[in-house]
Amino acid sequence: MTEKLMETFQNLFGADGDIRTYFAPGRVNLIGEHTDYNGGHVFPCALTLGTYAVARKRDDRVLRFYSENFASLGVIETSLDDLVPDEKADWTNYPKGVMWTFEKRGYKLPQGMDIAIYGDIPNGSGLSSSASLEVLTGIVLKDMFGFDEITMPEIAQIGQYSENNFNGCNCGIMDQFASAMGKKDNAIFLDTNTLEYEYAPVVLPDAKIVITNSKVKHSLVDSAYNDRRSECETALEELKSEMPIVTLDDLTEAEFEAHKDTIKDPVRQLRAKHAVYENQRTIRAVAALKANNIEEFGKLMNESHISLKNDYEVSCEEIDILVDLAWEIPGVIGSRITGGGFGGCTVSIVKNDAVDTFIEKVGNGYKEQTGNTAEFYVVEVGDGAHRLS
Ligand code: GAF
Repeated sequence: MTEKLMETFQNLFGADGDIRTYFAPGRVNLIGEHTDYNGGHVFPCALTLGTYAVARKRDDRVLRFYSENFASLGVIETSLDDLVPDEKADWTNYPKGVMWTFEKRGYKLPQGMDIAIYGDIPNGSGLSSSASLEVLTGIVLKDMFGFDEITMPEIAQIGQYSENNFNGCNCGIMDQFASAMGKKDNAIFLDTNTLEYEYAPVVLPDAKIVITNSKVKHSLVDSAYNDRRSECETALEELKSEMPIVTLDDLTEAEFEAHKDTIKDPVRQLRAKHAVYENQRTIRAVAALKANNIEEFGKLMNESHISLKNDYEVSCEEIDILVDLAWEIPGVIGSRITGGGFGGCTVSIVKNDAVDTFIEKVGNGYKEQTGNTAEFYVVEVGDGAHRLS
């Protein structure tokens, strides 16, 4: 992978100087969906799929970007003095946003760079290709310019800030954190309120994590996502008038039930309900996994899906078909939508001896019911972002 990208880099930008290579992974979230901007817990893991960079500093302030995934756009040239979003060169807005955030935080970038990118995360699949590109840019800048004081959690925060303020999506910290802090064979149990985290092994002796890509992405994803977030923020303000909470996920289910009528709008009440219950489910799911109770973990994954479908309304017909098909197969421990929603992927835990049947039955059923061809990835859990050479 990096050999081919290195060759492309050298053809485009020349072979001399200190050329370095880097990788940042995508992620799959096992449970804890739409909790990360509500101060709750999440449980994602880094994939071995991700985004690669080959980069070299320049002597001037010019930036030259090239992506193998957007090869038809060719080399896009700009400058550190012109870090503004550009619709025509959409993908470069992610690295540019991270550079802009570095400067805003006082990490002044002394020189421009040439950078070639390639990502193997399927496009629009909801497996965090944007977050991986942000984190990738963060580690390139940290390493190239010697910002040793910047920690990996701060790289994640920089990526999130940049996505919120440069790219216009009000995402939480989960995706960037998973890409920056992932650990081979482990998921990250992260409290998004305090950024305290612990790793929990997720490589199971008798089951696999299987991602199913619906290959559909419905439009208006970003605006629907931002709507959900602002509904939760309004619900929080309403609840705050009655109780001293800082985030929605400070609440237990019982506390929520006792005070829910403070939230005037019934739809908004359901959104807040999801945030509170999903957070508690995530805490319980991780405890179940640690106690080797994988059946309970799977049951909570299924409940998570039902809540995302009915209360949070971020699923869609295609994803529900995939989940319904999965639930029918013996050996499927749990299955749910993963990520922001409105298309993208499901994540399932499947007993080793049921994986082939799962792929066949879910694949065929999905084709019959939607006409679409699903893709399956039996997950390897990888490390967070790092320099390769
Ligand atoms: C997207 C966002 F980027 C995350 O921050 C998170 O909110 C997720 O949707 C839903 O859990 O991936």
